[in-house]
Amino acid sequence: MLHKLEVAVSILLATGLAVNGAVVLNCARDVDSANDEMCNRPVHSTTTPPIPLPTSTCNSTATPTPYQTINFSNTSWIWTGENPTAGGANPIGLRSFRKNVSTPCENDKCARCATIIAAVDNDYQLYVNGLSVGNGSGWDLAGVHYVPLREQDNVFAFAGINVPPGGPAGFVAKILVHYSDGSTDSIGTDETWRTLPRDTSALSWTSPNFDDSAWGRAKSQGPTANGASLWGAPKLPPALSLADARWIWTSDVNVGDATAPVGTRFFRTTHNVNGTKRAVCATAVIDADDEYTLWVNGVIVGSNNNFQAAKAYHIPSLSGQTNTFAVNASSVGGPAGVIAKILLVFDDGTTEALVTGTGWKASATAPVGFEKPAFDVSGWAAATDVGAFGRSPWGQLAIPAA
Ligand SMILES: *[C@@H]1O[C@H](CO)[C@@H](O)[C@H](O)[C@H]1NC(C)=O
Ligand SMILES: *[C@@H]1O[C@H](CO)[C@@H](O)[C@H](O)[C@H]1NC(C)=O
Ligand SMILES: *[C@@H]1O[C@H](CO)[C@@H](O)[C@H](O)[C@H]1NC(C)=O
Ligand SMILES: *[C@@H]1O[C@H](CO)[C@@H](O)[C@H](O)[C@H]1NC(C)=O
Ligand SMILES: *[C@@H]1O[C@H](CO)[C@@H](O)[C@H](O)[C@H]1NC(C)=O
Ligand SMILES: *[C@@H]1O[C@H](CO)[C@@H](O)[C@H](O)[C@H]1NC(C)=O
Ligand SMILES: *[C@@H]1O[C@H](CO)[C@@H](O)[C@H](O)[C@H]1NC(C)=O
Ligand SMILES: [Ca+2]
Repeated sequence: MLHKLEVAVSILLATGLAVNGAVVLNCARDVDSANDEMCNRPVHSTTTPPIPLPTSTCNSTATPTPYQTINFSNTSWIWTGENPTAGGANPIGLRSFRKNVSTPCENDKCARCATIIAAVDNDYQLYVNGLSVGNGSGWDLAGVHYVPLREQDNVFAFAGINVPPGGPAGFVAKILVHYSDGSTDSIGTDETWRTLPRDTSALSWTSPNFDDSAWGRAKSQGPTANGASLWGAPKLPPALSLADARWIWTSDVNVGDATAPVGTRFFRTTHNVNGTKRAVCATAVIDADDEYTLWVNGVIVGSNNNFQAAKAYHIPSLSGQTNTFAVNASSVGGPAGVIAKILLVFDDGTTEALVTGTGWKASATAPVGFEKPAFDVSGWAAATDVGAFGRSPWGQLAIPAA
């Protein structure tokens, strides 16, 4: 576990001198942005160096589960209270909102990842433990973000930006914390969130070590539920869009009308981490005509046999460096295809989408155990591209909401 104090001490050792317990920085020579505030240099929040996640000490036992949808129940639109009238006009500019969520880490239960939905009048930037993990705009349609967590004590920071001509300003979010044992907690925006009635972009306020104890509390602009606020409840986006995924099958498919011989086919892809980051968790959306089973690293994620409705899954535990996804799918006649998107979340706050396409391997036959990471697919062909998401006969599938 990385303790707050250890981080502070290592920054001081690297860049400053301690004299009688006081820290003296050589600001003329120091170019480390971590000391900008102490050196009275203007800083922007996005220059704060992220605090890396500690190596996991938790014994993860959770297996993949169907996607747990979230919604804006039990949340309020919040802002700074500069205008005491809920939903009233507010100054143009950036305002900061912080929430320190105390998540337990004991036995097999430690925080791993979170799903966050958010909406704003007008723009937001989302930071988790100092990492920039997503941005969004607008109050009609929420954004959804999949983010890595520290095992304990996670700090969520949102910049809300009221853009010209100003007018009303509000921000709403729901955070679903996924623990390593498969349990969840949800946290919504309310008057416990910290804020200041002014622009804080000159402070390193997105850092988890920033002390917000002198900040005030957010003011409710009205509950999100039915018509009780100016904005109401934002619409929920799909868990993941399939727009950039391709329908695939084996080479015996007729691409023109997507028909293929009756039978079971096998598909695989392996993702290797590029660099020093580690994969933490993933969200998957998949559909097949007519039937499929999806595995991650040899463990079943889920199965379905309704091609008109894609399904979403939460994969709470990935291996850090290499992850293998395998699918068997069978056609009982007529068109045949598999389409999927898997969004991997890394410990540095970045994400990467794996989508079905010719980068996947395909085979008409496979031995028992083809889904295991150790199985060698070097003899398999590239999957055949059957066309873009949206093509006939499938069109726009029903995709579960975030
Ligand atoms: C919204 O989520 C809550 C749990 O947070 C759940 O009880 C409720 O049924 C959900 N509402 C809808 C409309 O799905
Ligand atoms: C609503 O949220 C508050 C604090 O965020 C929490 O204490 C309470 O249990 C929640 N109520 C429901 C019904 O989820
Ligand atoms: C995980 O399991 C090991 C061995 O059983 C144990 O020593 C360790 O304390 C466990 N980790 C946590 C966070 O409980
Ligand atoms: C969000 O916006 C900020 C400010 O423009 C930018 O620095 C940051 O990289 C963006 N983050 C993401 C995850 O797109
Ligand atoms: C967050 O809360 C935990 C436990 O309540 C506390 O130990 C920690 O110092 C807090 N962190 C911040 C940045 O306020
Ligand atoms: C790996 O990352 C580097 C730096 O971000 C990038 O230039 C390179 O294209 C990446 N390689 C692959 C295979 O994604
Ligand atoms: C995929 O394999 C599983 C496990 O062997 C099996 O139960 C299932 O019927 C197969 N699904 C298809 C679509 O062939
Ligand atoms: Ca506005």
